[in-house]
Amino acid sequence: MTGSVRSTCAYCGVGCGVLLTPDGLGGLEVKGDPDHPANRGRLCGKGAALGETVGLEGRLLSPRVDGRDTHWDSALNLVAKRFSDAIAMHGPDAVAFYLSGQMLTEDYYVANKLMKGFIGSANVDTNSRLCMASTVAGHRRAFGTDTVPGTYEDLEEADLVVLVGSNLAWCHPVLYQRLSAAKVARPAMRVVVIDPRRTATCDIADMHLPIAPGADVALFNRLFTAIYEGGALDKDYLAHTDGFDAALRAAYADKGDTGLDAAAVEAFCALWLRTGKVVTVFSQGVNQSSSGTDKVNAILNCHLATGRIGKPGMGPFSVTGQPNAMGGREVGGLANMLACHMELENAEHRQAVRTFWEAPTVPSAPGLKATEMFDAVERGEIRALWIIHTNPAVTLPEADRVRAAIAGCDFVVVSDVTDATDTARLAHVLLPATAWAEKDGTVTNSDRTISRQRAALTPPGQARPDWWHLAEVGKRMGWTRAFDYAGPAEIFREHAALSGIAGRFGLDFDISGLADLSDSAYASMAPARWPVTAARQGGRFFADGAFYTLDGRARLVPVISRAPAAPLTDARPFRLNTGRVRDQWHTMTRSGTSPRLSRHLAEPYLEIHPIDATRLGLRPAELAEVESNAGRAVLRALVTDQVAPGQVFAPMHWTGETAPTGRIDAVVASVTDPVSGQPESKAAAVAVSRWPAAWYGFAATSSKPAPRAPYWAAACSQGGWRLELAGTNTVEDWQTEARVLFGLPDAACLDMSDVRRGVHRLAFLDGDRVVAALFVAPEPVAVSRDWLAGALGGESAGILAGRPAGDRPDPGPIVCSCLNVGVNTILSAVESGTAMSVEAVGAALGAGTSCGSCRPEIAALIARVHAWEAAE
Ligand SMILES: Nc1nc2c(c(=O)[nH]1)N[C@H]1C(S)=C(S)[C@@H](COP(=O)(O)OP(=O)(O)OC[C@H]3O[C@@H](n4cnc5c(=O)[nH]c(N)nc54)[C@H](O)[C@@H]3O)O[C@H]1N2
Ligand SMILES: Nc1nc2c(c(=O)[nH]1)N[C@H]1C(S)=C(S)[C@@H](COP(=O)(O)OP(=O)(O)OC[C@H]3O[C@@H](n4cnc5c(=O)[nH]c(N)nc54)[C@H](O)[C@@H]3O)O[C@H]1N2
Ligand code: SF4
Ligand SMILES: [Mo]
Repeated sequence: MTGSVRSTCAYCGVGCGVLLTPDGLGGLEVKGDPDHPANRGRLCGKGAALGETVGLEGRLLSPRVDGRDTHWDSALNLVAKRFSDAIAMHGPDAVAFYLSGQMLTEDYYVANKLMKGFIGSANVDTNSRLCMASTVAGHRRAFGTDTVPGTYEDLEEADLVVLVGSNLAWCHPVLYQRLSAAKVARPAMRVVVIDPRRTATCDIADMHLPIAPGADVALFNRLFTAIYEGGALDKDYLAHTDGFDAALRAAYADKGDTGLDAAAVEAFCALWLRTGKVVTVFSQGVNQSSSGTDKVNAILNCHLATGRIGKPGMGPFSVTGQPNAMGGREVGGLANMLACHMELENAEHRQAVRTFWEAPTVPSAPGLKATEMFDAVERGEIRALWIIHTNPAVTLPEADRVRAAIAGCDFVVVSDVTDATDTARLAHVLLPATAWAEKDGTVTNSDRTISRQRAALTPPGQARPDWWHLAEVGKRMGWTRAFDYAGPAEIFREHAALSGIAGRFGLDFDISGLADLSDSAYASMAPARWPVTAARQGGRFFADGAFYTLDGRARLVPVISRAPAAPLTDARPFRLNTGRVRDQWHTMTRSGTSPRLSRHLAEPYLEIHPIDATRLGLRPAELAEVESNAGRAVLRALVTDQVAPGQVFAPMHWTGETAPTGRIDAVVASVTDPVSGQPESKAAAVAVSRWPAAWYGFAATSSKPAPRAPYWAAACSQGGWRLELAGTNTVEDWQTEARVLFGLPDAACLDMSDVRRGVHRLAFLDGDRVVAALFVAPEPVAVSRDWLAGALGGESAGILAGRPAGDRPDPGPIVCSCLNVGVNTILSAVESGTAMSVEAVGAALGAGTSCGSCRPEIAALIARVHAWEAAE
């Protein structure tokens, strides 16, 4: 294709290839790359909407010191000086970097080299500690190295795919589409979902096991004993392992309660035993747990004992979350790793890396892991902190405490693409980074495929790539030669050459075959799965029984289940589970700028079971307060039996910028897995109560609102913002309040208020065009939100009805973001019999035919109509 640039999606670890075509006006057309092995042209809703997120609104365009724009030289000199001073006065461990699995490999490599090789501290950790640390630790315990043995094709070739703590349909949508397509092609294939919640992923499941939170070790120990009793052991393969007897004893000793029907557990075990080709996919339901590493090993034990690993259609498969979570592990971004899977504690590895880097020193002990790092910041032990490409004031547990700790730190540098984040607002120095579509480098996806990210747009203002920020500071700290890079190709070659040393130590991560790439070969590099050496490229690991432990044998690890760390009490009787929604990415700084993506779930919410809601006197769409000993949050109640009684679920995406009381990590306690240091983000003990709202409001406005209500949540919409509001005190004069909210002191106002009923409807006009509207009521406001947001800029007639006139149907909340099809439109097509299947809905309405991410929701709507009909 001419004029288009091949790159990789900015979001999840599936690592889809994209074709970017600039429109010459700063915009970008985004298509799936038909030649990329991860997606073969497919994209999910987030990938397809990437073009909507490249605008310059909200971008940080210049370095900023103490709130004032400045030039690069002065900002970089200041950073170098403050880091050097802190090190001179308090030693190298008084400084720290907090990084991200979204940085490119080249950025990451430079950061790790600067901290571990030159500053001489291992205080460099990453948000992968909140994400993949338990998998890394589990892999290393079992295999001797952090290796994902399989490939994406294994999910398609398996006869049984078990998804443990993974909402693949929403979080790895294109991989989910590949799995669904494989199941359609081969209906005998079975899918099992192990998740306390019924998620969209259950749509293709033959079996859903709603496991008790945290009980995965108990379930996989039960499977392990069943494997033994059922004669499914692979004795030849076991000869390549150690620890079977101890693991079996532990499995029998485990009396943990899975919370599941005995019959369902037996059926699951029987299915696993009789199906040779099994892939077990696992994700945050496994990792983000105080027993996360043990959960990983409980799964690996079953695959090792049966020899079902590293062969087509077989193996444990950890799906990575961030686009370069895998690359970060490769460069040694974690505080307890060195580089290229080499180990800090290993003197030979240290010496080799030091010689290669020509570095003054390499620390021998691990640095501070994420939560420990921010504890040290809180105690004042970290004097200078550099945060790159992550938003810890929102996403670390006990986020309010973390935010206060950062605010209290002597010197904080933040590299970001925007200044409008909870973390960036606390920085002394803000460094403007080039964004996804403006930068060059590589990322590694979940199945070890290294892909190029390529710039398609010119960096705006003074934005520069993250590697450049780091290298410039390294040079200014006195290490000119070590950080004198011409560009990412040179950094990549150095990284690839270092991996050759790892390879000579017999380690898995060896891409030395790419160490001599010329600049132009790097420019045109095609996706490649590691390892890449003269002898080998890609493929699977461990079918041959050769592992990376000292004796070359794998370890089965004895594990016994433990309940989540925080006990449930009468005061805090609910388990708080947290996670993701389909169309938003983490703290929404990028996905939140797409009106299309913002329509799906526009407000922070709490899923709660109808029995619990009734008991608490909490009606649908009222506000719920969630509280723990760490903090509190206020969220919209979404009453649903998708969560079990006694459990609640909240998404992680909302921030001080979008919904200040929706920051769910304010409530999550900072307890970590003892081996990996990964926080337990999915099992806090909380109290839930009805938030005593005196009024509820909804607003749509074409300019940015300035809310001051105790509860608010804002989302962007086509041509403006939409806003949910609520308060506990009565407001005397709504028109004045609305003028402040909208920043419209003088605009003409249509006011239809019924003061006695507490119902207010206000519209503000510019000429005869509506520029803002506010609806207030003593109960949750029932207006058509999408219609109102779309009515901005239009004529005022009928606006205060809050919904379309009778002759125009209300599409309802949007289900298919790509084609803008609402829930009511789909329901009426199904109810009228026009469309009775997902395919038929697609044919009739287009819904679900573009990226396909909403197909599980369409299926659920169809099932709902069938259930109503059956009940009639
Ligand atoms: N749309 C979207 N996609 C994303 C992201 C995003 O922000 N938005 N982020 C990316 C990132 S960085 C990551 S790490 C991945 C995460 O991808 P996933 O891990 O699939 O996502 P989560 O929603 O965090 O959690 C998965 C499931 O774990 C379940 N769970 C909770 N506790 C337990 C338990 O004790 N046992 C079991 N078996 N399950 C449990 C939850 O109910 C939840 O459905 O997603 C990636 N993809
Ligand atoms: N309760 C709870 N908490 C969780 C989780 C959970 O499931 N539940 N999940 C955890 C997991 S798995 C993860 S991965 C984390 C994710 O959490 P974070 O990494 O903290 O969240 P992001 O919003 O991805 O932050 C990325 C930041 O980088 C900025 N940025 C974007 N592009 C660039 C760039 O090119 N350069 C630079 N320098 N900056 C850029 C963005 O504007 C944004 O501020 O959250 C964790 N926290
Ligand atoms: S599945 Fe979606 S978000 Fe993930 S890489 Fe592919 S297009 Fe991007
Ligand atoms: Mo993650």
